[in-house]
Amino acid sequence: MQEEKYYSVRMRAAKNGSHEQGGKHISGGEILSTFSDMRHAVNALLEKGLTHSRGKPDFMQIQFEAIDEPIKRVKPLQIESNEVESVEIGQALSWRLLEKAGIQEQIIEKAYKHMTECSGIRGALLIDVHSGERMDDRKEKGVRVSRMDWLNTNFEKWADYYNNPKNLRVKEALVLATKVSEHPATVAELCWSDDPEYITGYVASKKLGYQRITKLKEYGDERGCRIFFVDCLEDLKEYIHYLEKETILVQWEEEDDK
Ligand code: PML
Ligand code: MG
Ligand code: MG
Ligand code: MG
Repeated sequence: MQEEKYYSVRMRAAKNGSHEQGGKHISGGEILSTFSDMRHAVNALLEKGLTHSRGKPDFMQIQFEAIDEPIKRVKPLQIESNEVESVEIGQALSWRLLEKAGIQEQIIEKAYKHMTECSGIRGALLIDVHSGERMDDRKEKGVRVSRMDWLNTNFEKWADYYNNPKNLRVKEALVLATKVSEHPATVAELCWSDDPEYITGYVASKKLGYQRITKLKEYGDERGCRIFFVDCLEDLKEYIHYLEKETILVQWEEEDDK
């Protein structure tokens, strides 16, 4: 059977000029769309970029391109929510989870330092699990994971089955975490939002699943974080190519989780 053609649709928005001109990152988004759904996809991204609590953009770019390579279907990571009472407890839990994923304490400590030095980065930092050093050379851009999505009908079926909220932010983050953890070189991911009004973050890995932590930063803080702890990188270029260019569609079937 011939598969329907998909397009990668992406948006980025900034304030005080484009990202290249040193503007402040406001919002970004990724959708896989068919040609006939393109208007809907572009409108959804436009709406996202226009209404972000990081501010009103004066630069936005929305683009689409056809995907010619095969699309890989991947099951979503198992999701779990950890309610915590304070940021300190949340941060401590994120450390414990990262250690459980196999990362040494001094490496986590180093990663946290990189992150505070690099706040304002819009993509992810790639950290070597052996040295704790940053591996990518993308400076303030970081690595932006692209070409991934989860068709809404399937996402809603999953959300209904587990009684999970049909929250777009959770969906987008879970899609990204699922793609990232699918690569064998990823040991774990640590993330919290750069949205000042959103303080839930997560630690994710193939082994741990998607572990939400309800407080990882203080309200009002615009510093976000996305770190990929990476092992066995014989080929950093191949890894970055996977993150940026290979296409993943998250897909869930009830039988998968029985
Ligand atoms: C983001 O805002 O881009 C990251 C959100 C991470 C947490 C999403 C969740 O609540 O699970
Ligand atoms: Mg964001
Ligand atoms: Mg979609
Ligand atoms: Mg590969």
